[in-house]
Amino acid sequence: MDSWPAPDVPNLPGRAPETKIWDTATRALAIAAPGLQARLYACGITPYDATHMGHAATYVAWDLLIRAWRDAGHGVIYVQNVTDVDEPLLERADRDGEEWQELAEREIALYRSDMAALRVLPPDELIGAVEAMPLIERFNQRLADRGSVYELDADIYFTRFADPDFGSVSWLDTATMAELAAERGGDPARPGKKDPLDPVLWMAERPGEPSWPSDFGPGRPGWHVECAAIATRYLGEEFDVQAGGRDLVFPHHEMSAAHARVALANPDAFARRYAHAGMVRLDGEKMSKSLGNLVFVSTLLADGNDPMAIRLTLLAHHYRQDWDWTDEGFAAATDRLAAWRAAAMAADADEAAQGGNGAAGLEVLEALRERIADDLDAPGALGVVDDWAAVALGGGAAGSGPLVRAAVDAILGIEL
Ligand code: 5CA
Ligand code: ZN
Repeated sequence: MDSWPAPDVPNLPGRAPETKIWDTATRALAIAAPGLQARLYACGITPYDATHMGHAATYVAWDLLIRAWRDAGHGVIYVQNVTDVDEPLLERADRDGEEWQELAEREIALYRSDMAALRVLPPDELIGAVEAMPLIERFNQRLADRGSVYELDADIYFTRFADPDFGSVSWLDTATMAELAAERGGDPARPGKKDPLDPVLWMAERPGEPSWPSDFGPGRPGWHVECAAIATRYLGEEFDVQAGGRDLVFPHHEMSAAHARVALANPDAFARRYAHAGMVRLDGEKMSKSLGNLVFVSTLLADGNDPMAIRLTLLAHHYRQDWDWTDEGFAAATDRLAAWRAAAMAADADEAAQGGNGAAGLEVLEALRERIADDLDAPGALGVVDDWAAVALGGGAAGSGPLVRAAVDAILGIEL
């Protein structure tokens, strides 16, 4: 499906160092992409409600990674899915007496405009589950050919024991896995399963629900196989980073990786690294569509707020932290943006005329690159710009304005 328009990314002098990110699977910092071409798969939205600050924070985090990769000289291939058919979407459409396709289409359009407003770089491929049905079907057939599926009342399950490396993303014990699976779309208590953790691969058609033909009979795909099939089709069997919020570590990323290793008969298939963002909360509770405690990007934009102030609010927190969205945080970011803009105007002045310090721009550039290469340390990067702004507002960084504007734009996605 269509992505959204790309913001300009200014060219910068020199080159960024290699970015390290925290890898959930190995619990260590690691070079995010060792090769020339960097490949990223970020799990996309389930479009049954508008983009909230939790979504925005995770997509801005991966946006920093892509910008850092480009700044380090990598080519980037970025793929994202849209879960445009799934339980919560069908339930919401049913509740509101709306066609599920209409609901999905409207929310996807809103998501695109929110991402564009926040200057998030678009994926090269934005792939909906519905349009990916033929490739999901082929992927499922490969799993069936490997003898790793079984039927239960016409539903098809994946046997997790087919993958000797199952568990190598989350490293959780079985009891915790079962608990999380039950919370996050799984059915560990369903009688008749070979193992409680086995995820559904293909759900037989339910009355009143959409279905697609397949060799298993009419139905629709399970959630995890959607991402396994799309990621490996558009990025190749092995790619650099699988990214998502921390609520996706188990079962989603664990299961997608297991599906891919078994379907492709390749123990190295799927992501080399797993990046997970912390949860954005409201009043101490995870912001979630199911709880309804949401702050929407589109609402703040409709109220006339500056999208760059929203982006700066998100960047004030390290992506791996859990944090609360607050009015105070948003007001502080709005002030910070105004201060940076005033500083850039002051620093646009000609260095020779002011007796200033144009080299301050290069120092800011190098310090920003260094902070972001260190596990996307956005709060540290904002501190670098704050320090420069204080000097610039005092007239001490004349001539550095153009380079700092370009660096803040290209690296942080903030247009001053
Ligand atoms: N469609 C699936 C992924 S294949 C899905 O999880 N969709 S979602 O709409 O629920 O979430 C989209 C992305 O936002 C996921 O990476 C999810 O982990 C992240 N996310 C959801 N809620 C929050 C939150 N409160 N804070 C941070 N990230 C969140
Ligand atoms: Zn996913």
